[in-house]
Amino acid sequence: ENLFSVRMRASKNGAHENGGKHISGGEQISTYSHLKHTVNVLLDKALTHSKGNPDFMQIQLELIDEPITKCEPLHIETIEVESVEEGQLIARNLLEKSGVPRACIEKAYQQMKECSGLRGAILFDIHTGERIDDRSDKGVRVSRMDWFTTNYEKWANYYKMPVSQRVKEALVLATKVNRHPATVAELCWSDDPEYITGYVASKKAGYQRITRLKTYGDEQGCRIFFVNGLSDLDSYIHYLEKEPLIIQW
Ligand code: PML
Repeated sequence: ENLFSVRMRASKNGAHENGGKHISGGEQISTYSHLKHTVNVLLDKALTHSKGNPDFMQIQLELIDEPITKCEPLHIETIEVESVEEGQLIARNLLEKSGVPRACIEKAYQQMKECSGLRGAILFDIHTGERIDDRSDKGVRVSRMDWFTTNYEKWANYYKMPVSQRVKEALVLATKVNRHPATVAELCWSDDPEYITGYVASKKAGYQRITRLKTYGDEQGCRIFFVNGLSDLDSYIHYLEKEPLIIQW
């Protein structure tokens, strides 16, 4: 059966490329017969975002004509913390245990302050501690991945996780990113001011949710991929943006 990649992006004060503020983005893979439902889910996501009402939105669909990889999700755990400081300390330790040198972690945190309002992810080389993607304020947007609802819900019940579109999307993304041999680890928290749980993910650590990585009201999100031994930046970005992946548990 034909599968389609369906993507949504929404912003305020015009399109992103005209300086608009990022409100929401989303991505699903859908069969033809399910397209109406899929578009509705993405539309709903954009219209109910706590960063405000968008005045620009695009929903785009594309037939996937490459073979689709299937794989299991990363192992998931949740670490409850009392404060942002404790959460951030744990995040740094997990990154270090995953193989990111301390100096690189510190450099990434410094650079992060200059990267507010980014839609996608930034790529960091663990040896130089320098940002290596060439996407300036746009970042790299991981795409063409999904996890079908019934299979996801079975997994969520088994692990006693809340059934949440947000957790599902983040785990799918982290699984895709960290599956690549050049990825050492990922650090992420939401730009949604009402959502403060973030995570560190890596092959070694799995998907480690940390319940506080920022304070309520903070609109600054973060998504960093730490990479090692990347011989070809373009093919890495091609993997993230174009190669289709479906999670199956
Ligand atoms: C996002 O919504 O932008 C990222 C969410 C990351 C954390 C999801 C989770 O609770 O595991």
